[in-house]
Amino acid sequence: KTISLIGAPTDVGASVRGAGMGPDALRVAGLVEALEARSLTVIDHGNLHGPANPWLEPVNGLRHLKEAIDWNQAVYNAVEAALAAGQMPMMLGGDHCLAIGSISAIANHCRKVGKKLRVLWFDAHADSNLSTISPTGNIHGMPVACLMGHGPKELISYGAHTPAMLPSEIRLIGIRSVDEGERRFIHEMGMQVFDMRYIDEHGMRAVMTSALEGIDADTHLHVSFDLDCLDPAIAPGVGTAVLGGPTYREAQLCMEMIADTGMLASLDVVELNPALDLRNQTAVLAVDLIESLFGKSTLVRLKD
Ligand code: DIR
Ligand code: MN
Ligand code: MN
Ligand code: MN
Repeated sequence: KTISLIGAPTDVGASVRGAGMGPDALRVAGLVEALEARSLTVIDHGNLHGPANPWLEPVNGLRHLKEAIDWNQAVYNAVEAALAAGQMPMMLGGDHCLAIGSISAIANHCRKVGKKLRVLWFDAHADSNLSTISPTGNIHGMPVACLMGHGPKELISYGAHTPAMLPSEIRLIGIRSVDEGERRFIHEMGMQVFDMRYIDEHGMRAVMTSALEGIDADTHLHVSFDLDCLDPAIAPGVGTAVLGGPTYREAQLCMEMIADTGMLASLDVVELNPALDLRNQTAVLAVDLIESLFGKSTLVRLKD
């Protein structure tokens, strides 16, 4: 398997500065070497280029719309090219608004080759805001809504189909911060959300069994990993930390259960903010979890 690393160094979708340094912090933490140690071939395309962050206030409920459109177009093109070359795209953010471009390209590819799509969205937040209901105007709080066809025209129409994705194709995991308008949107859309209370009550193993249910050889499995999903005690290097996330062991179990399916086909690693990190520990943790996602395990396990 050949992995195509695509760095997208921007924080235009956020209002906390620093996520633009994420791709290089992951490289410094040994991402390429860790993947190669898993016997994967890695092509690091370096970092994409896009507009600088102008640091302006939201206009009509959207901060930096033009810049977000351009960055997502660059991500869309790079992810589409990787898929066309038969490679596995791994998009290194950057803030989570970039998943609009990444997942639009993946969904477009799935429609073209006739594959089913399953997206696992790991996040503290629901990322289901609209310009009309967002308390911040930050576009990194809106990618799920955009992918379902609710958002500014240019942000929802990268691929041949709008909406890019159906509510039935996504599972949100680790959620514990939902704005009032988002709550309504989630229920209207009927998305499956495994929030922290659900994880507390049922356990991570049951959650992942449900989230992975129905995945077969015809499924493209995409993981969109917002590092703020993790508990801030273990992952302080994020711009919008929320108490009460999955522990290290719970996160490892998620990754291992995904690896066991053998179906992971693309990945976003987003919202790493090196400016807020402690000695790059969140990047090192991300690399550790990615190793598990690609099949590293303590022992060879017999299937139970
Ligand atoms: C909040 C925070 N719901 C917003 N969202 C974040 O600004 O829309 N998403 N931080 O990652
Ligand atoms: Mn997010
Ligand atoms: Mn988040
Ligand atoms: Mn990860």
